[in-house]
Amino acid sequence: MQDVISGNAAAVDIGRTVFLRHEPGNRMKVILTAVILTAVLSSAVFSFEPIGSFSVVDSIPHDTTSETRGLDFFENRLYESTSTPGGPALMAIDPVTGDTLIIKWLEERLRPQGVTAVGDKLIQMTFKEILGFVYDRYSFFPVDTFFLPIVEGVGITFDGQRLILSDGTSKLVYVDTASYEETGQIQITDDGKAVHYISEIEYFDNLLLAAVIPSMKIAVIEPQSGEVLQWLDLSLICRPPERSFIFGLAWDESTRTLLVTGPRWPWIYRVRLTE
Ligand SMILES: [Ca+2]
Repeated sequence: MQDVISGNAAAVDIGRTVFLRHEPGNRMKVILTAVILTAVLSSAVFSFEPIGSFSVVDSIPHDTTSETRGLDFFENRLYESTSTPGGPALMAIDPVTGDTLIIKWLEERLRPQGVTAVGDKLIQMTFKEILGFVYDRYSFFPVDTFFLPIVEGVGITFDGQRLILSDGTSKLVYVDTASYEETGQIQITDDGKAVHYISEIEYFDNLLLAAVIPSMKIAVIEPQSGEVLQWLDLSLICRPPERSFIFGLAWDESTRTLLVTGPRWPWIYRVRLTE
């Protein structure tokens, strides 16, 4: 098992994967005053403990040149799928300092989108090319490639059994983790109306979270029915750059907080959801 290379070298290039080593540095940590907002609760019958409010409890520095298109958290690592001035990439990030630990560069023509961990693997998707890249999660060594069973690759998450894909419409597609073939679909609806432009998605606790562009809203979805249970509006607590939206949602089970960011955002916000 490989992990971050330590030693004095600033960067070690292994093929097209770069392992970076960082000095601890002065982390510009900002603890935001908790801003509690009461979310609007739908009238649906909840099958979970309702999220009544949320607050930003911490923020992690984020590279403002990174055009974030997907975020995941697993075993104390953040994984970001993005385009940077250096090219399209997959990155492993320290969730305390925000330092980039590993970068896997992709071909220049590709547009990276969502990323999710599945055990010891990472799966990264691309937009128009609808490719799914499978990597060893520790070394970023590529182990498989497949075509996504959707017309455009936008978001991806894992519910413990199946991959869930978004394609920018109101539809989510379930995909088998072995064959990568479609096993089902759900339509996301709010009070009977289709919710369009779903982008980044995240699964936890038998709930789906979905960012909807162009907005700063996150839909909380019951995964069996596809019905939106409530909306979280982050526009009053997150300050994204102009014309930038949420494109990174990652659930940290160890702290039971949600990590939220987007293209060129200076921070990854750590958000606590409360009853
Ligand atoms: Ca995610």
